[in-house]
Amino acid sequence: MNKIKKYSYGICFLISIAINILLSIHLYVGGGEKNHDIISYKPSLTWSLKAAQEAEAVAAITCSGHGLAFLDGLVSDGRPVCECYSCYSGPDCSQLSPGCAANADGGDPIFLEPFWMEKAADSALVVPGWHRMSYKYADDTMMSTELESYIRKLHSIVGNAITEGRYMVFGIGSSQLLSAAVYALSSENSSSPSNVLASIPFYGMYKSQPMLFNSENFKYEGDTKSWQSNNSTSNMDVIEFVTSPNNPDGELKQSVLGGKTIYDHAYFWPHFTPILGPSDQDLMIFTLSKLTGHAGTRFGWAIVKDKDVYEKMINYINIADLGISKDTQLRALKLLKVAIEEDGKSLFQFAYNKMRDRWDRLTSVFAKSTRFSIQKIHPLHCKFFNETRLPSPAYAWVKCEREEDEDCSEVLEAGKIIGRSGSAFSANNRYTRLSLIKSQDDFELLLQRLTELVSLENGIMETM
Ligand SMILES: Cc1ncc(COP(=O)(O)O)c(C=O)c1O
Ligand SMILES: *[C@@H]1O[C@H](CO)[C@@H](O)[C@H](O)[C@H]1NC(C)=O
Ligand SMILES: *[C@@H]1O[C@H](CO)[C@@H](O)[C@H](O)[C@H]1NC(C)=O
Ligand SMILES: *[C@@H]1O[C@H](CO)[C@@H](O)[C@H](O)[C@H]1NC(C)=O
Ligand SMILES: CC(=O)N[C@H]1CO[C@H](CO)[C@@H](O)[C@@H]1O
Repeated sequence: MNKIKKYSYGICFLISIAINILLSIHLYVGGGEKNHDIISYKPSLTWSLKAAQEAEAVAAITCSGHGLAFLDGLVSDGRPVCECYSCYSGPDCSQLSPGCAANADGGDPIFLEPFWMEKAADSALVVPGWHRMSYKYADDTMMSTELESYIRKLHSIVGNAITEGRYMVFGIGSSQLLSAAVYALSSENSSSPSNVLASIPFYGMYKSQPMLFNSENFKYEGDTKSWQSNNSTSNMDVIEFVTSPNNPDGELKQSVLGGKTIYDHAYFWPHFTPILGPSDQDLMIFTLSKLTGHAGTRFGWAIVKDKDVYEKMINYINIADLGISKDTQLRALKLLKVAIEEDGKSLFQFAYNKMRDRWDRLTSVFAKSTRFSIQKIHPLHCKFFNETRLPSPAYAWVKCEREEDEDCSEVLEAGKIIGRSGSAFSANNRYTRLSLIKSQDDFELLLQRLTELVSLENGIMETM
């Protein structure tokens, strides 16, 4: 018996050597083509041709550089129509409406659109009609293992988060994960609900979600500072949102209360801030929206230390939505493959340069003003670029300095600039947020309107 075993081991060993030799010969003699590239053994295309032609035909529709046509957009005379950026109109988006207000509200990350046009071939997808019709993957989960491993790879390249030994949860954007996290961290005792807090100025969703859900287990309790001063002695159950970098002001925030925390790292990418080192928090949330700019794809992920918290979050996602879209995960995977090309240098260099350029130009406009100011930014050492760099936040947090300019949004609106009022961030209306991540057209118009507003201010001062 033993002898037979030994012989069969020996035979297996020999066969395996023979296979290895054959494969190596194939590899070296097979020569020219790289063997890892399955695509290089091209079968002739059949059913995907029509879709590819359709996709390229709609992409070829010209909208004067001031808009785009989409396959799922409105159709006129059998042809998809141009969807124009704000202030442009006409069938080919060539007409700029004079006196149009610059819209700097919202957080649409269209600044990355040109990057994806450059990467058209690498980022396009073909989705067959029978692609993943099941609720689940083959391993019985709702999450793509391949996508998860790409996310871990991305974090290790960028150096912005520790993922080793951590759990991961996918969500419909990071928005869904924000509420999943609150649910998972909250008290299970409704007679002492958890207190949900954030530091002013903060992203409005931290307040609007708990208020909408109106749970017995958690309550929105407002600002950390006033909470601290009113509850200094009691050691209460708190869930603190820490946004780093912060929306709206770009600050790299840290926990104030030292209780349970949800670190919202939506903007923790080299586009917006020097990467000082990897975040090592218990619960960190990221989103594709501000990383690759695909807000419409609705994909976010949480990195979670604690198993119990992780399981509760998964439970939330599964009961609320039976998991997240498989189409979304396919798209996210394709995009992340491009994001990690050249060790991330391609995407992050593009994104940083674009934001840097916008900040340089914005700063020089505000430097001429005494009526308006923006947040101060200071250089820090970025471990990703291995260089000391200025942050280039996604938003300008504008303050109206004149005593009488109590409603800053109103003042800006009179100058044909639309921003988001301080009150949307539980802050004073003397502040307004201006988005710097929209399309180039939006940014150019914003800069033009700001320049006009500031020169008016100087003009008046000169005549006085
Ligand atoms: C700080 C912050 N967190 C989360 C989100 C939500 O993004 P999404 O649901 O697209 O991931 C945003 C969107 O602007 C944000 O600014
Ligand atoms: C729930 O909270 C109340 C009030 O803080 C406390 O008296 C009670 O013992 C708690 N119940 C449990 C099961 O922890
Ligand atoms: C909390 O304290 C602040 C002062 O620090 C006070 O203005 C506010 O009214 C207090 N809020 C409550 C609900 O007691
Ligand atoms: C970072 O930059 C410094 C100075 O330019 C250089 O000496 C160092 O080798 C660089 N480190 C890495 C990891 O590239
Ligand atoms: C127990 C207690 O004093 N809780 C208070 C903490 O502070 C907030 C306001 O900041 C109050 O609403 C709570 O009642």
